[in-house]
Amino acid sequence: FPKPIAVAALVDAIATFTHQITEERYRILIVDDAQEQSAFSALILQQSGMETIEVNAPLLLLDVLASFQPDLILMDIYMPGCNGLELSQVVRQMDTYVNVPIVFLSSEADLKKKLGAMSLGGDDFLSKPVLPWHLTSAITSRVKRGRMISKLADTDGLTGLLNHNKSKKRLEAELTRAKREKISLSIVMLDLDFFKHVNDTYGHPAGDRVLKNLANLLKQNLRQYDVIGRYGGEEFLVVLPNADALTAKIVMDKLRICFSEMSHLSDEGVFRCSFSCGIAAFPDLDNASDLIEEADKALYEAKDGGRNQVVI
Ligand code: GH3
Ligand code: MG
Ligand code: MG
Ligand code: MG
Repeated sequence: FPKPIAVAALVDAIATFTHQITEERYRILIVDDAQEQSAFSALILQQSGMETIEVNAPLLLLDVLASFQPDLILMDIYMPGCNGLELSQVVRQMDTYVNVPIVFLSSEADLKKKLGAMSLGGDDFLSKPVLPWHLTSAITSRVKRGRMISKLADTDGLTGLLNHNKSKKRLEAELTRAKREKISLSIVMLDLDFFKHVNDTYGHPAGDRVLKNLANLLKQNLRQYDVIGRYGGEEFLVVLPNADALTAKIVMDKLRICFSEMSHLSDEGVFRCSFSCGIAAFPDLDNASDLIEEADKALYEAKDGGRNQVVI
């Protein structure tokens, strides 16, 4: 078996950190026309370590949603000029926010109206005045489950990597960040070589094992803030922020050699396998679809040139 390689250390020596990944605090968006009420809720939630933002003019909600990306919305019902129930329906109609839990916080006492609120997209209903521990625990459990559901929805079941949609979204986000921070960014399209042959010769379960082994190799050797996604069946997308094309090639060549020397298990005995990569970089290209198209072209060249190679 090949020795583990320290690609992460190599890249970190070349690039400087621009941001850190930490376990993110819960982000709660509080919508209430009464400033004292929203400030009270905010204080309670902040004391349990959550990050909050208050919206007292309901119509500003949609602007704040996009910039704050909340884990949960705590929503008042009776507000002048805008009803919390209608507002929650609007939020629910937006693809990005279908999974964001909405908890109503209102003085409404009528049970029928409370149930009505739930059927309109609310996940829970708390009555004012609310006890601090009740507010905190209701929100914590909703956010925990919400985060778990989003994670499942974003993850590829076989490899545990990001799935196609999520990796594309992360590419967009990292590209936006790279532009703002004026740093480079490389993307890698990776495709296993002769994988149909692997399946035909060693069986589909062995093929699956190869996919998992590759995913683990990538996870263990790339940096925490690199994006690794299973883009298609046996095709992977890697996004390397703060790495130019040449750096990305050095990194991927190390991984390529390491992978090609790896043994995979099958009923027919152990076997080896390789991959090819195409690389494209920002600022040479400055939008996601051009980057993907260019990396795909380079990947095609790598295949054409004999496979088991990385092409810029
Ligand atoms: P090339 O070197 O040109 O990429 O050849 P290839 O055989 O890898 O390419 P091709 O696109 O012809 O075949 C891809 C194969 O990948 C076919 C498909 O059965 C296999 N595949 C896709 N997804 C999975 C999966 O989840 N598990 C397994 N075991 N195989 C998969
Ligand atoms: Mg009100
Ligand atoms: Mg292939
Ligand atoms: Mg393919």
